Amino acid sequence: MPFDLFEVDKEIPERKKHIYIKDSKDPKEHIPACNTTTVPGCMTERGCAFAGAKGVITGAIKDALHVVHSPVGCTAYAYGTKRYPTTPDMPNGDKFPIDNFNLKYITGTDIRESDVVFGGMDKLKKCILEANKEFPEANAIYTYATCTTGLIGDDIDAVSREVAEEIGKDVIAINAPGFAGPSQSKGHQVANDVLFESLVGTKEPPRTTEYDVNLIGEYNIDGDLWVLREYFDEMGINILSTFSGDCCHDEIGWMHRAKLSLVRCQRSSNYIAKLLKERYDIPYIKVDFFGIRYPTENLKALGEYFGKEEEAEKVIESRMKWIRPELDKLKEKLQGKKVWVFSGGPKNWHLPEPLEEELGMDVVAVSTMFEHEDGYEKIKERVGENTVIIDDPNSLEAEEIIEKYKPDIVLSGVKEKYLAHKMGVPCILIHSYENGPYIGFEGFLNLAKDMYAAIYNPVWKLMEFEQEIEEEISAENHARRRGPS
Ligand code: CFM
Repeated sequence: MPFDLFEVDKEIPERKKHIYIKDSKDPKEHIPACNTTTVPGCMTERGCAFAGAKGVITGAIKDALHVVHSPVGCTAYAYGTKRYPTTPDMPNGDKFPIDNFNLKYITGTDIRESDVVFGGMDKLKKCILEANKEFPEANAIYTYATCTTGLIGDDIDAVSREVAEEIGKDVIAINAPGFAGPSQSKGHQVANDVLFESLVGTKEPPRTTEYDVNLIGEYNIDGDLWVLREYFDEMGINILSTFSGDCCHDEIGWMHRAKLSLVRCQRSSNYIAKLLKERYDIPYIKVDFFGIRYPTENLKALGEYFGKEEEAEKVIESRMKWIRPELDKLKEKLQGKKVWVFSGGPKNWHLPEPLEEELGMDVVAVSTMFEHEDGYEKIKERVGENTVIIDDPNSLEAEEIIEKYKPDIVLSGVKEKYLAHKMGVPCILIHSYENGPYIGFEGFLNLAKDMYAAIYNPVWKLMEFEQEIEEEISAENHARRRGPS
């Protein structure tokens, strides 16, 4: 069977089934084991369910205030961790008074030992009221259970309901304590379900058109949403609600008024798209806007759906006429370079084909933190023979990937970036990006430019120099240890 046990995993043989080497002769069903609890003994790179809910879904909303019911650590780590900027523009034409409010503030209950013993619900109530007083401009408050408060069984739903009545605002309780699932992926699901059940259908949009869509699973990482919005505007398609990049709280409440849902991130937000289909009969299509071919195909499909084929062609042509020559220049520099792609999940199937088709790169390794089977099936379809596909790699495996597969560049998150740098390998961030946006035609060009700048940075030449010094030092140490001969 095409599974591999890494050297560093000799003591944890359970890891073997998570490391699969693409083998075209292999029957279709073989993919790495996934979406299970991390094997004990592994230093996982994953986040927790609470991180999935707050860090991914709700943290992007521009006018909501968050109250984390936790010891101070969970609150502090939920602050400003993700690059999803917002505009102050509200759908009714108003401006939200605080710029990038979602990136600037977090509040929490600072749970202590006595609260664990006697319960922290009173403290939570007090904290929500204080937070609301401090930020009266916030249009809604979201409260979160975390491991500690989930374990002691504090009823955050009851407290949130009570306060909502008192202050006359939506107070939404999100019950995704860290232990709710094996990774952040569970938190995505909980947040989808809660937001759907408590909000969708409760608000009406200021205006509607025949071309209203929900753009689901687009979090505006480093401005991704704004690229897509330009395309849609030019085509005459109106984004009625985004879930949840640069969106306001009320937008979620009127998602039921859209004509179609587009599912961009197909890991974190399938759930709400399916619920909208089930309860409101809003069809959804899955879309991919990374690279060149995928946005081309998907904009055309969208054009066809709304009878706006010509508009779609115009968007594509106007970009490609200046992007293609630039990409071709970069291709000369990037051709043949080996890549390891490591993201949460979907970016691992969005990126390999574009990197190979458009830039002639060679994707040698792909790994995800929390992808499920459907995502691994797509990854398997889109990578070449012998590419290693790893589920939830631990830190030591990450080093072994670099040693064994010798990538020229790593595309990953910040946890792996400095590990790669220490090993002398360039790395750029594909979670939060370097000089994004990375989506769409312009975004793919940005990604190519960033890869070029990282690989050809003269600093790597100094690494060789450093290596020489290290060799000298270790030779000296060795001689010293052996003593005078
Ligand atoms: Fe969706 Fe995302 Fe991703 Fe994700 Fe994430 Fe992300 Fe990601 Mo980092 S929502 S699953 S939980 S596309 S933060 S913007 S990059 S791991 S592949």
